[in-house]
Amino acid sequence: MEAHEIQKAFINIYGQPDLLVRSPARINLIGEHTDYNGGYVLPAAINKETYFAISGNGTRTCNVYSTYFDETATFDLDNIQPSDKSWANYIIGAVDQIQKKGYDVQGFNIVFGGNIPIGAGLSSSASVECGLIFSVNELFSLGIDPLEIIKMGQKAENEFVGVQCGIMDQFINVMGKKDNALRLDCRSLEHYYFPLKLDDYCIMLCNSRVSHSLATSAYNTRKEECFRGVEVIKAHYPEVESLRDVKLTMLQHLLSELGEDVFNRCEFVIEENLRVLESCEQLQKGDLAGFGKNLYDSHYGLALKYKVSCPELDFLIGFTINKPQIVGARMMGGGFGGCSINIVEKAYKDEFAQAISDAYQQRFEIKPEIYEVASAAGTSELFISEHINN
Ligand code: GAF
Repeated sequence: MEAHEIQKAFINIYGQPDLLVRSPARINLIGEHTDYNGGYVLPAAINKETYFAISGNGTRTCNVYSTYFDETATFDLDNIQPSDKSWANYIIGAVDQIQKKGYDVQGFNIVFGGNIPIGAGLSSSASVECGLIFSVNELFSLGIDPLEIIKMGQKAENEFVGVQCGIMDQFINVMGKKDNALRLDCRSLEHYYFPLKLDDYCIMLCNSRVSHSLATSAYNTRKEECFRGVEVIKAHYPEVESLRDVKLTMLQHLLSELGEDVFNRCEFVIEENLRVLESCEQLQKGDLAGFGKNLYDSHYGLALKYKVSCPELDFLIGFTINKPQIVGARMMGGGFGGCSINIVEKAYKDEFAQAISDAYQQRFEIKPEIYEVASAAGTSELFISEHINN
């Protein structure tokens, strides 16, 4: 659904909204599972979005309708409880954070939905959390600054949804810039933008349309494994705060103490951080071949050392190998399903979409979805058209 359709759905239930907001999905070019390890990431907001139409209702009740799920949820601002509708918890959890920070939220009616594929690893969750906080902030002039929106969105996911995610998704949702990627240091939150110029190439996502059930529990386990690794390393190198401070040479002689699994997780994160830094230089120099190699290395690390890939994603990446029109590909996001990211020659994109779709369908009997995406601005207010009515 597009913005005007969300506005229309709102009008049908409540009349004209006071505010219309767009909140983007994200890609991550490289730097996976590095954010909660105090490392570097390289995401961009993209032109797939959730839209919110919202008005105050003068009560202490919030009425939420999601076109993504075609369901309504209602909750009381004075008695915040998790909902049995899991989608509603992204909204309720975000409101809970705003209230916990002492901001005076009033009752509202809201309709939200959009065109982000759900469960595809494009962070529809951060788009809902941060988009909701942005909307409520604007509607009631609460004065919450962008960094606070980011942190509240992350906390909503940690505390209400139960995923111990890092800060990447919420950060890029709020701070994204059209035509730019953003390099973020997830420890200091220092960041800089650079133009995402791929010349004759474009970014294509292949949505595997699988979302394996262990995604949340395995995500939290990976995080615990990395933190356990840091504790062991710290005993030898007290200056180490996170894996970002560890050199591969420091890790090497700790294999028996760490155990193979934790060693592999740590090694992947250390190597991935180095790949982000190198990739930024390569992209700035226009070295797409070098960048592409880093994408493949990232995928192999995620599959073999971090163990967050799955047969469907490995197939999608395997399909791209030795094709001169594709410079690089890898799984993207938390893993166990969702999308792969592919850097594909523009002239080959239609042929690529057809060929990979046919091959995947033949192998798994699932029709994948293929999207070309472009970078977009972070969450922002949209113009409300007075001409839309029911
Ligand atoms: C998910 C999380 F939400 C992010 O914080 C990040 O850890 C990512 O997985 C993996 O890089 O999107």
